[in-house]
Amino acid sequence: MKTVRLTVAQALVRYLAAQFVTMPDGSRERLFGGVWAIFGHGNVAGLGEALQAAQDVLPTLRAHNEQGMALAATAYAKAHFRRRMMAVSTSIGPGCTNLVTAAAVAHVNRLPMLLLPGDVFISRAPDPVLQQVEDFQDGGVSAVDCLRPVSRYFDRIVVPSQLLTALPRAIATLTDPAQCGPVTLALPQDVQAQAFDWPEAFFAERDIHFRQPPAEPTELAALASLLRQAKRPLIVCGGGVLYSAGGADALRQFAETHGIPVGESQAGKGALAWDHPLLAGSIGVTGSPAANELAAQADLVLAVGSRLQDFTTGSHALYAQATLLSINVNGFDAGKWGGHGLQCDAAVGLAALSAALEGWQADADWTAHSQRLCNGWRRQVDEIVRSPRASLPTYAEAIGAVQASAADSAERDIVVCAAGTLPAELHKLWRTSTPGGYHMEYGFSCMGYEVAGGLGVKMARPEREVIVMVGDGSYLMLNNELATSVMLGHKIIVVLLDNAGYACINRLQQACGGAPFNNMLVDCLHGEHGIPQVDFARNARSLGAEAETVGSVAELLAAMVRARASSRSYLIQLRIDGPQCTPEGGSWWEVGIPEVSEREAVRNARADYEQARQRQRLG
Ligand SMILES: Cc1ncc(C[n+]2csc(CCOP(=O)(O)OP(=O)(O)O)c2C)c(N)n1
Ligand SMILES: [Mg+2]
Repeated sequence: MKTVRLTVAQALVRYLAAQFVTMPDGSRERLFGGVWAIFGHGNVAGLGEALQAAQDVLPTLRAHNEQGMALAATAYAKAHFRRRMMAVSTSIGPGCTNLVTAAAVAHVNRLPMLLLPGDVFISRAPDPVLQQVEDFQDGGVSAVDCLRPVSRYFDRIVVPSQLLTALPRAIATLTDPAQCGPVTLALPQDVQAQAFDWPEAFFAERDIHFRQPPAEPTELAALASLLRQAKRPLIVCGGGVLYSAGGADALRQFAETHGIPVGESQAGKGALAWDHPLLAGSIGVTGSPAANELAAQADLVLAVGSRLQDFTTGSHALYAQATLLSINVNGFDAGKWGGHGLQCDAAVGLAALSAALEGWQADADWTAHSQRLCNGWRRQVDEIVRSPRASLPTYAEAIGAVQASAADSAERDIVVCAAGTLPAELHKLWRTSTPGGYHMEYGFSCMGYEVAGGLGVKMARPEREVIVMVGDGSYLMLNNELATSVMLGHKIIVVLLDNAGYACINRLQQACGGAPFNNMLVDCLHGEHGIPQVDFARNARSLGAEAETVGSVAELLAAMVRARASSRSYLIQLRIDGPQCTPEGGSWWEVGIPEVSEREAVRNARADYEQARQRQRLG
């Protein structure tokens, strides 16, 4: 057997660079678009040396915070519909623990990312090393173990030959439609540097095939039979539709052929163009009146590629009476909430189901009624984004201005967001004609995802305009990768809507009967200097971006035109109204309200809560 002598780190890098994928346009690309790295001890000597020698095939990128770079990697994979991904390398201590939040984001959202944290010496000779977490009971525990619960596959390479099995398993997990999620390969720093005679064949170029598992005939027949009995069916479109090759087209054909309206989850939005006659818009807690009315009336709900989380199902109270069918590539999801599962790829499953339903359509009255609601909601959105509702501009008006600032916004823009009030507003109001034009991280809803995520999206989609819409709270939590976007020349536009606090949680607090407390800056403990007037534009400029502050919706529109023309990352700051969000639509969300309280408002909220729980689907 022909062998080649390399260190563990050199072998790892060579193997990663040998994995290829075919993109939808037919081009052949490396599976890994690059490796984010912040060096420290535990990765600079071993993996750092190996990466430096491989810059032509696997570029190394430096960010400013490990969470930020892992969020960028997560967003990159999402923007590539899981077909391309990145690796992330850190030092052994805080560098690694900084990954946990981002790994959780990727885990919840089923997104691939390869984490390569350095780890303590296997020899234990220099223990305890700088940054080593010492466990009194277990000699094998290190800081890297904090990534176990948020990794779909975790391995620690304690002898070089383990890479021969660990790497294929890592790639299999990262590229499997059901198992997909973060993979961690812990790399003790002495092992990284060890040499080994590797079989040459291990590094042969490999073209990854993304499987699209077909439907099982018995399950298919059961779903077809249930659908044939339905009169008022509704489709819930989840993120799995976008991750399935051909999923968006299959969904459109299925809906049109059988006359079924579609409500979209946060992850599934964009599969159908905003002006499709059967698109009722967002569904669930942040849903449109059209989709939620249809959900309340439907006798059957067909969820496609959805995790059926509380926001999509109104905490399981929105279509609790309907028969639930679930097409999902993952058995864990397909069987949720008493649903009749069809465990297969979305595109393949929808095509097979459509064939099995030949000649069948939903009640013509239901389809016509649905289309009226869909149309009505589209007209309402036109109004909402143009109508002032407070003395300061509102979220809705800002969204309207961002989209109105380019004639081809629905085709060209990708909006990026994750937490705060904006996810609800964008879910209802953002218009996109292209899968991927709506990039919302609403599985973990991680504040701080926005700017770092926007960078990852731009790296995956350089030809699109990437617009990050973010609240003051999320921006202040993590904004430093704006400097990385400037350094790397990946331009993003950041539209920062400042209402001086955590407005969405302030609203939630009061809806739960609570007093406004510790959310808006004005309601927080503050000292003699009062509430800081944060100058976000200056902050952005200090990081190398262009920036301006605007005072009205008209000014925002004009600034957006300048931002679009800029080649450098660009932040626009606008003061908006805190309380005023879009009241149309929405449904109940379960939040634990105190059973006893001195506050009457809390006692009332508890009574409403107990009533609402009666409507929940059980198990
Ligand atoms: C890391 C993280 N911490 C806390 C939360 C809970 N949370 C969700 S939104 C939010 C406030 C967001 O404030 P901002 O970005 O200013 O949005 P807006 O005021 O427009 O609602 C908080 C604290 C979260 N989602 N993520
Ligand atoms: Mg805010």
